[in-house]
Amino acid sequence: MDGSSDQAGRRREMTEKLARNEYLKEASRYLRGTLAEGLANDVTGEISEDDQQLVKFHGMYLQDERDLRAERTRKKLEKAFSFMIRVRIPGGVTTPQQWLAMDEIGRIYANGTLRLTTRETFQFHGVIKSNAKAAIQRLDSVLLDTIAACGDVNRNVLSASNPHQSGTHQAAYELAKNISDHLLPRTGAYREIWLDGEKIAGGEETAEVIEPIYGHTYLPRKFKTVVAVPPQNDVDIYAHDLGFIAILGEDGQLQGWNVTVGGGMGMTHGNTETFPRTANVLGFCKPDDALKFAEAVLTTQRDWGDRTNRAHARVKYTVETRGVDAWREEVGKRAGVPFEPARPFSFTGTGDRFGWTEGEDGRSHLTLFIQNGRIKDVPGGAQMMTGLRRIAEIHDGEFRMTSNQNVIVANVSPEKRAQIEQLVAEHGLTSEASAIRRNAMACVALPTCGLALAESERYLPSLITLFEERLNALGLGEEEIIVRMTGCPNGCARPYLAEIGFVGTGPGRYNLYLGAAFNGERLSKLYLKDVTEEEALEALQPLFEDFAANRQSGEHFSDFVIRQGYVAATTNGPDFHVNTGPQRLAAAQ
Ligand code: SRM
Ligand code: SF4
Repeated sequence: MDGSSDQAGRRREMTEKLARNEYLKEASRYLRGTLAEGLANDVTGEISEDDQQLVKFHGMYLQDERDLRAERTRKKLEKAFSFMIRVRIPGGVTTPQQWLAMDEIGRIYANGTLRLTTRETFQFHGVIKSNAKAAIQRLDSVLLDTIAACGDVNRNVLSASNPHQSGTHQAAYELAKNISDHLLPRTGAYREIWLDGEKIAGGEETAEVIEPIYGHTYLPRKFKTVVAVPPQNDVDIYAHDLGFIAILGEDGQLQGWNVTVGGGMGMTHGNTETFPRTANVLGFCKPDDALKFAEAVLTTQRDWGDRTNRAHARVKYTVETRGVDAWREEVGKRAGVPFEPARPFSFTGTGDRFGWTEGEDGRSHLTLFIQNGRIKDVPGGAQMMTGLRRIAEIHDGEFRMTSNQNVIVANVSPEKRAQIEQLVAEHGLTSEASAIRRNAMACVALPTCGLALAESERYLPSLITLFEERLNALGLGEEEIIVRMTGCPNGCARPYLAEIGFVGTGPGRYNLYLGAAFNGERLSKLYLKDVTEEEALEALQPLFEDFAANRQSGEHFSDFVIRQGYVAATTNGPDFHVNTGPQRLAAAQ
């Protein structure tokens, strides 16, 4: 793969006005900055602003407890700083021993909870600076790391999480793991800073030696990869920069992968230049070529991506500006193999299957419902942390995190099944929830997320209760309707791919989106702006009533609201912002 002319182009580009982070990355000595010094400084819980950007590449964000801000300002105290630490777990698969380490870190170094994310991994919140190194070292002791869990690099790679069809799912997992390993930054900075590894003298090596794939300025922006196994689209493939869709032959054997590019969720309120976008299928590749294609997509974005404007720097915007055909050709050229035409596939849904499923080898799998991914012991309620720890102590299979913030106790041997069932019951763990609740997701938002405009994780459960009451009254209690909420428009719970999406605009207020496809293929449309809880419930009630009375057999809520003309069917790209609002009302006026 010869990227030398592009590399030269990039160097030329560096003389133009680039985004601030580009200079920062360039001067960081391969992600070192002054992180080591900042960590050693015990006068403050903070680190410098530049290091706050660099530490993301090491899988961490500096945050502060927002619930305490006002009080601490009043008392003239520094903000209550701590780190959020995100683990890199390709395919979301961990051993019981790794689970126990995670549980220990959560209890000893973090805020006593574990947070399963929408990208099949764990986050710890509330890790103060003096505990950060110990937490990373404990992860290292069970062969886990946080490298590239955040930052302008290829992040944790997801794979279809249900181990039910074990052959293809195993291939998907292996591809996810191989891509994650292959596209990992190679700098020694992580080992040096967090694990007291040997300092590399540096100086004489060139970027081509130290970071052969990324170069010294890494990518223009974050880059996300997933691997899906139809008919389940549990990884929400259309929301990601790069995706692989398993294509099976008539004999059920894996023939290869369709490759997708250009999905993403993030946007900014009021800025129509930013928009969520669903990925395009570029073509088909053989199993042995998948890694080449992954690298080719990444380096295309490395060289073509917009380094002058971070709000325009994701793959989705590069696909919009260059076009799908140019991407197909360039990626094929870089991979050294042209794409074959995409092969047919279809997805049925994005959700998880809850409860027990039987494997092909006598082992079974238990998917547990974890509301919004938060694992904790609730005083007087469910003891989820303890229950899962006790399961990990006896389990001889593995744990699999799902992209829907749930966990599968996977590959349970027949001898352990009864014991695990008992631990689940004893600790208030469950696979049961109403149809709407088990299909709901919320991002973290307050109190830790610095970008949150409104509540999400702490609020969605009570809103779902109100939905349950209304749907039950209409006989729709068993209806699978996907509801997702985020505290801001960045889209961390992929709300624009929900049948009903709430996106925070300010305290207690949300934009309401409707109409995204149940199987994740189509985005939603803005229906109402800035609504309160009461306004949202009032607006949705007639739609639910109409749905109960007039839906066609098997029709999903989102397809119904489009068919009935409540919202326009979406189109991709910048057109996301066109024809928004209650279409039926507009047509009647
Ligand atoms: Fe996210 C930023 C949480 C999945 C789009 N996301 C953040 C930060 C780090 C806030 C910040 O920058 O200061 C949030 C930390 C909150 C906290 O206190 O923990 C945060 N994102 C999350 C998680 C934990 C949400 C969850 O409840 O599970 C998810 C962690 C995933 C992981 O394990 O890696 C998470 N974020 C996503 C997704 C969903 C996905 O990837 O499938 C998206 C939409 C897809 C996409 O990337 O387009 C997403 N997060 C963003 C964005 C907008 C990016 C953009 O292109 O505009 C930001 C803000 C940014 O990058 O500037 C962001
Ligand atoms: Fe924070 Fe916004 Fe992401 Fe929610 S969607 S976690 S509020 S950045």
